[in-house]
Amino acid sequence: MLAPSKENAVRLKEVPAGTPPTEVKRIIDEDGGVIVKGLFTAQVDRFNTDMDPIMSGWAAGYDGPEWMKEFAGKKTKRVTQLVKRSKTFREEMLDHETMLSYIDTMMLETSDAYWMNAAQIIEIQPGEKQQFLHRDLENYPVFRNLGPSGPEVMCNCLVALSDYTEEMGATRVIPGSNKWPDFNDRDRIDNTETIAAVMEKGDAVIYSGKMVHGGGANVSDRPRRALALAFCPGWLVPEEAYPFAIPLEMARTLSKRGQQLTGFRSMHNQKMGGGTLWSLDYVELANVLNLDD
Ligand SMILES: O=C(O)CCC(=O)C(=O)O
Ligand SMILES: [Fe+2]
Repeated sequence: MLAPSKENAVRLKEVPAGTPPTEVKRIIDEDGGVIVKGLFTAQVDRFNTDMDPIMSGWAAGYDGPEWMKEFAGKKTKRVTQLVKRSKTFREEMLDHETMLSYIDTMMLETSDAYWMNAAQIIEIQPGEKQQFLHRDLENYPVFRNLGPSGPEVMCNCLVALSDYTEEMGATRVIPGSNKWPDFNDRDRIDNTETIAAVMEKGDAVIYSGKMVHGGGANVSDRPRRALALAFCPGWLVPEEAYPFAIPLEMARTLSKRGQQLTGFRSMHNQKMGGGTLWSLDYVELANVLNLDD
């Protein structure tokens, strides 16, 4: 494994929650990501309280092919289905207005509506090694060939749910790698260029799927807990199959935006001249499900 570069003084830019979306997008276009201070400060403690009993009983590691075991981390706990598992998440985080105003700037470029691609707690246990450096757009490998000029097919809002120091495994990022000319550039990715996205609990790093990053090594004696909220345009398949996880009666209680993000409303692509996706009998899914009655 490559050693992290402790001496690197460069940091991601930080802005306060409430900074206009255009300014947040400007920094993401430039650097690949930005730290939004205090974005979820009001929710993190209650969210952690909802999730603590589940987290403490959860096994680290992933049950699947070896490369996925490596990617997911053998000493990392990953827990999903958060809409179902946390009232705080369901009612206050899924459709967090300020967060979504920043995500809109990326996801609405090529779609009228978008998915929450995944919502996952990532808890890196002490002794975990650094994650393989990657771009999240690699979930959809064909876009790697389009490089920096391709559409934004995945972006992420990664929230610190615990202290988030370099020693605890703060996410490592390479600012500017969103603009490197060739995304098939495995040989160029050099760990010494990474910096740690050090945050306080409640801060979030919002980043483009084009920026190289990975979970840090945890050389401390405390777990590092993050919430990764990923998004993808309505015309791509998300990672989590929400409609199979969220009972319809629970979906009825979500906000319209929450329903849209989890696939209980159709996905439109009118603004670019595309059609309506994720419907039945050509009817908007929300009408089929009688969500607006
Ligand atoms: O845990 C982290 O800091 C980042 C995780 C990540 O990038 C991923 O799983 O795609
Ligand atoms: Fe990632």
